[in-house]
Amino acid sequence: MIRAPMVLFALAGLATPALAQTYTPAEIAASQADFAKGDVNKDGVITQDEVDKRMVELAAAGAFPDVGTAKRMGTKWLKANDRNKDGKVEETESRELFVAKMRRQR
Ligand SMILES: [Ca+2]
Ligand SMILES: [Ca+2]
Repeated sequence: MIRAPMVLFALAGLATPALAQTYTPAEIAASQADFAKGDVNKDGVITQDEVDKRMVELAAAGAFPDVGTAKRMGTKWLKANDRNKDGKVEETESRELFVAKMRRQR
């Protein structure tokens, strides 16, 4: 079985309250590493286009039953993490849900 990336597991953290958070250096490093996998052109933001490409790859790898499901999950991720609603996700925006999920898995 192919493991879905951590960034998708962060979807389960939607109910996390938007409070000021502090993170350990290890948590920040893990969030940045996961983010970098989705930020294909390395401009510091993940766009809808990049999310779609990543999800198509993951669907092809068997992580999702089909491309449509994968893309819907990707769009859900983007909406959940785009805190300032500019249509793209920065690492600092995705960090909260990512780390919340990491902590639950400990
Ligand atoms: Ca990018
Ligand atoms: Ca944003």
